[in-house]
Amino acid sequence: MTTTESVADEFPVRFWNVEDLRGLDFDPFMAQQLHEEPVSRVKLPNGEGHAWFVTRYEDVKFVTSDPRFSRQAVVGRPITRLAPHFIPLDEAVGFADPPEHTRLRKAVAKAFTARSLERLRPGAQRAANALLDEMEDEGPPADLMRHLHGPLPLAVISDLMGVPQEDRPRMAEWTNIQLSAAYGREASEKAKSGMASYFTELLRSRLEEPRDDLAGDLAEATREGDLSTEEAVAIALLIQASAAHAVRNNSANMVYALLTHPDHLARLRAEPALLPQAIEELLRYIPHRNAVGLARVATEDVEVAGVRIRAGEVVHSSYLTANRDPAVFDHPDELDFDREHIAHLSFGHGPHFCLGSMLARLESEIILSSLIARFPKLRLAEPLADIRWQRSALIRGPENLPVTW
Ligand code: FLV
Repeated sequence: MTTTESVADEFPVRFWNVEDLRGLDFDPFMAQQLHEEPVSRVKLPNGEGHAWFVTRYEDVKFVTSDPRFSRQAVVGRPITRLAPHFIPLDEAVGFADPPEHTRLRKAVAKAFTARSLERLRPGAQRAANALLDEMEDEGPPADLMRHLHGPLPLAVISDLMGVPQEDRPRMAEWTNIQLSAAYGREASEKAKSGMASYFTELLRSRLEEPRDDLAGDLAEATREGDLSTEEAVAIALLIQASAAHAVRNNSANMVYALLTHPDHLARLRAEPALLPQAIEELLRYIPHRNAVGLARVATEDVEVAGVRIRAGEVVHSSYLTANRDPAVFDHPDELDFDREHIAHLSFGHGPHFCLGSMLARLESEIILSSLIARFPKLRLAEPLADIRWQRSALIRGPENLPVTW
């Protein structure tokens, strides 16, 4: 048990200067904290003050599901963080606690059940086929980011949302600025408000002319009085940006992992039925992001792994370190397709568990199975040193993924 006087001595504030990492390298600071100081205090490059940083699997599950840790209490506080701005709008579901959180999610939950999403599969597969036809026509070498990982997730979420073709390049640009720490606060806030105006207009048009898409569902929820316009817009924005961006990067990281683990790739070619299991292990293994995202604030004193966290203090936790916790995963730093019970936390935990997890899995399955089936000799077209990795990114991924076949 700690007392206020001893906290500063026992938990010196570590400055976490988030470095750009290459490939799928695991952040050395995160690894060190997990193994040597599983609950610590950190200061990140933006915001003010410091925060607790919780790394172990069980502790991360506790912090992310116990109602004494609030997201709502983050709003309006200049919490220490990686990005210069906050990603979601203040009204967004990401900042809500139950019961408001439950109300906000309900409006869109139906579109993201496994059953609803299965209806998207044929269209998504056709889109992937068309993109790969084009890539094959152009011939090798080809950049998979340009041909597949960029356009496919953007097309899938835009179809679901109801964003028309001609607006998608704009969406991609706003999203990239919004989900990066590289452009500064002003540009990021501008991208956010541009996207918010866009969705305000889109939802208004759905009220006049209802359509069977997510924008239509959200507009209907505002008409019924279940959501305010600001809430509906904030949900649309978060879904559109996160879906396109997260899957673009994560699916590219999956392909990169396979191309740099040729035995694993060969095994998947020989045993296609292994794919869903392989995807779960890739989700566990891939460090999806730099540093940590949205924090929580303790609403009363709570003990985490024997450490007293006081009411009002800020807590960051990491799904990445949880996924490497040796108490839960044997040889956690190895990619192992035979691993059993891969209860990874890559989609989070608790009320904010990723709404799009089934959609992300579906898209990853289509991307990997299509590449495997169509390109039996797929390999990197350039030396590893020539692959560029995004800098100052929140979500990690390559800028280019040059392949040949
Ligand atoms: O990386 C972050 C992020 C990504 C995302 O796809 C959605 C988000 O709401 C966030 C976020 O809030 C904070 C991040 O650092």
